Amino acid sequence: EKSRIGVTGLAVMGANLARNMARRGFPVAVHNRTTSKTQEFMKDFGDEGPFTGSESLQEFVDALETPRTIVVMVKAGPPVDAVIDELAPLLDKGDIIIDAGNSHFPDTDRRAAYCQERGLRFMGVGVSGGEEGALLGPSIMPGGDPEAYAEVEEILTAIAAVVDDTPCCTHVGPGGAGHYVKMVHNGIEYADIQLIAEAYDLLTHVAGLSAPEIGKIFEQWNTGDLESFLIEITGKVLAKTDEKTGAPLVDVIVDQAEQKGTGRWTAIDALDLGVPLTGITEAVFARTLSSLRDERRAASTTLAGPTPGSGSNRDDLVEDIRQALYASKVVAYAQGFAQMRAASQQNDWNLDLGAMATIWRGGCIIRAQFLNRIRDAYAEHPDLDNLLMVPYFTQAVADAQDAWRRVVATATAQGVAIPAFSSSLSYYDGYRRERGPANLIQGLRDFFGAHTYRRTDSDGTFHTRWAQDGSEVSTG
Ligand code: NBP
Repeated sequence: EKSRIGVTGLAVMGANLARNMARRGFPVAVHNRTTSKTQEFMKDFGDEGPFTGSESLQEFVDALETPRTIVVMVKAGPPVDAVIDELAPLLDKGDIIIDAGNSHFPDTDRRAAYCQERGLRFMGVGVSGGEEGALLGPSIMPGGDPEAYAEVEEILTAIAAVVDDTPCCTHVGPGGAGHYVKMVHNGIEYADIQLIAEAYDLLTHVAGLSAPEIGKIFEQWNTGDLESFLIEITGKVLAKTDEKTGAPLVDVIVDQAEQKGTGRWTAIDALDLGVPLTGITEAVFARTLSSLRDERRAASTTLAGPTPGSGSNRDDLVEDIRQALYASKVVAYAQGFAQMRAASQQNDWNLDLGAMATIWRGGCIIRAQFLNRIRDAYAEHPDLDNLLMVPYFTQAVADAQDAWRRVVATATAQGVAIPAFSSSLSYYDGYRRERGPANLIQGLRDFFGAHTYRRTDSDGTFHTRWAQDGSEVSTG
């Protein structure tokens, strides 16, 4: 009997996706470039479900029902192209290749065109949830040909996480739309994590609390508005004692954050689109700054900081930080969703932003109660420019803003870096200003570069002859 679907690439993600599919009863053919990995997989998991292990790509392709559906779960980048190149000659017209790795969306557009030229159908599918998600139910963001999606929908929705009877999987849009949305998801994850790290830093250095004490605070926070996977695991990570030293584990972990690139892609794309995406971008820069460990060490004994002030009431401070975290998180999501909206308009993707919030409620790393609110916001206002403008979030930020401002002021006075907290607040203050200071920027640009400006009281563009007689001329 032939297999319904194939998975090539049996590192942790591919292996777990294949096991997830088999558990739901779909016969799965499995393959890996290094054959010993396939053998190991069959030895360890072969009796979990209907698997066929294949040692060559030809064997793998022959094991599949036609039209074939093949999930490629290899390292993002050139390996995906290598696998497509090897597979294409072995496949028939109409076969579907699904790239379920973290590919960069322009690559997905390129690969979709390449496959189309060869009569193959290609889907770029974002999968979030790490190894556990892949095994037990990830959030799935499929992009590409809707007809191809219709053929694999049964499998993808069956293996996805489920929240309130709704699978965390929906067709996102054509071409690279699925990988785009996965990219922004990861960017938002960067912002969420950075905000948590800043809260931890303040609780440590301003409130003077220990890691296990802060862990308890996060556990508490996870019962309110902030309830989410990341807040929950922060409590667990902070509570963990190092087996070797007996100290809190976080206290012996090196303070250099690594990154695989999806946050950087999100920030670069925001710059290209012209969307202010300060929360995610600051989060990427904060990781980059953390990696300058030797420079920071030298600077720590050279560059002056403020004289430590007297702390405020600790309980008040903890509550202020909670509110600042929430308000900053609202801004980070507002920015990420505004970015998806801009990309959707630019690429004619017709993204349903409420549906994106819906499929992120389970399985993925940023799963949170909060996403229900975002789903509701788009249900009521599908054309919303900015999430801050729906009454629920307008009010949430209004309620939190005093605390948020106190936290930013305290952190600044005490010399604790809070790039995501403070840039989110600056974004908020910039966004809610009817008239900002860019009039002066335009005046300066006109002075040094004759770049012209527009006037508030008449149409057209103008230039002042700064270096001549100072008179104004109309330029168009
Ligand atoms: P890796 O990203 O570590 O990739 C390892 C797999 O790629 C192995 O199966 C390896 O085969 C295969 N491979 C490579 Br490398 N070069 C190849 C080539 N030229 N031809 C064929 N196969 C090749 O695996 P992963 O951590 O399971 O992640 C898979 C994808 O899922 C990535 O895109 C990742 O970003 C994404 N993702 C990962 C997570 C996570 O939590 N890890 C979460 C969400 C998404 P070999 O055994 O022969 O070397």
